[in-house]
Amino acid sequence: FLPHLIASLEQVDQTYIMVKPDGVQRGLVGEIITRFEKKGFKLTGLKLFKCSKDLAEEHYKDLKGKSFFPKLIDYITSGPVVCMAWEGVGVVASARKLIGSTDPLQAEPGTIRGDLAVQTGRNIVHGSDSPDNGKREIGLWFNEAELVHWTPAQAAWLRE
Ligand code: IDP
Ligand code: MG
Repeated sequence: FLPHLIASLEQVDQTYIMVKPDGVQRGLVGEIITRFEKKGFKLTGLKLFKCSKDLAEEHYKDLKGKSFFPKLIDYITSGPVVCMAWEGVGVVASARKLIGSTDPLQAEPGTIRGDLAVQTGRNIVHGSDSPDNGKREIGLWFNEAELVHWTPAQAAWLRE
């Protein structure tokens, strides 16, 4: 009873993960999804999408003053992206670790960017940086009807 109660108090977070246009063009969609799938997080939303300039600017609004902002918006809107919502205890921080540093040359081998990319401006994948931003970004990129609430068959084998 007590362990169950403690487990139920653990915060289940959501993160927004996106394969950027270079990841799609380079045929890395499956490879990137596989990293999160194998780790044991739960996929709750998934779509191929071509985003508008307005959406890209809203998503990256905190970077609006940066010199690279116009190029970043051109990059993100340059082709299809794959939008994903993932859920789990600690998923936001864990996904950031799986993704690796913003600059792929600084990213550790074994991370997505460390293994598969070479430049900050072509770093193939996005991951939310906080639970609040995870919720905000999922709300930005998905309609509620596109999100699926389900219990994976493996759930009992991933968490005691
Ligand atoms: P993050 O994606 O690792 O969270 P942020 O600092 O939030 O990194 O920047 C968002 C995105 O903006 C980066 O993933 C990258 O695509 C782009 N970006 C960040 N810094 C630079 C830069 O110095 N030059 C070009 N693009 C950049
Ligand atoms: Mg960021």
